[in-house]
Amino acid sequence: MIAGDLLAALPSPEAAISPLAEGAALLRAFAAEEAPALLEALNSVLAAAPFRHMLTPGGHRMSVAMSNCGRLGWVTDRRGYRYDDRDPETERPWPAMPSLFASVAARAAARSGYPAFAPDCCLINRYHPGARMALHQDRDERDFSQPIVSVSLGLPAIFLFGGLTREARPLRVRLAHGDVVVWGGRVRLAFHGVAPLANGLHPLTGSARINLTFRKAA
Ligand code: MD3
Ligand code: FE
Repeated sequence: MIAGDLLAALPSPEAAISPLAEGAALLRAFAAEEAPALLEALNSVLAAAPFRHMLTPGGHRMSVAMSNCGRLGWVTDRRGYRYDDRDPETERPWPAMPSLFASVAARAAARSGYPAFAPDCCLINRYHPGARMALHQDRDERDFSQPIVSVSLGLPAIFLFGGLTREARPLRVRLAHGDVVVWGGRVRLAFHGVAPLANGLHPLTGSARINLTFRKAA
């Protein structure tokens, strides 16, 4: 059972890398030093592809604002979830993935046992206080043997880490500024979500949490 593995291996405060479960690793503060440069590169991406609140297929406006960079972008609207090589707002290709983004993601993956991770998509999620993400699986990608790398910036969040069925009670893991998680192996298809963001102010992001989610979609 995945949740049991996670509990058994919860990070000790001094551990820089801790195995969360088979195939997954939590790299505390891995991107903390690069965070200012990541946020600066992010601003250029957002100038070309601003944050927007997408609609779910059921017609609900997501509380998380999103954008993308890289060859493909994850989008949702009334027609469904999919990857698209163009921003539906501008009908232009998504901004290129900044080289620092690709390098942080590849270094984190390599450290976690995935030496050749070459993401073609970076989904950018912005949470303000109250924003949340309901439990879901990431299954719009072609090859589930490819990991997902997530970089947390700004305000902390409680990440909900569930099992392989929706019924399993999720564990709560606090993700803070600079934390990087590599999700592969058995947990690649685990249900997961984010609890409503608490109020706060972060020196680099103000009242926001930013999550960069790197995937190889095609
Ligand atoms: C665990 N985003 O965009 S990233 C998403 O913090 C998403 O914004 C969350 O879930 C966020 O789809 C979490 C961490 C993450 C991503 C993919 C996973 C955790 C995962 C896939 C399997 C298990
Ligand atoms: Fe997800």
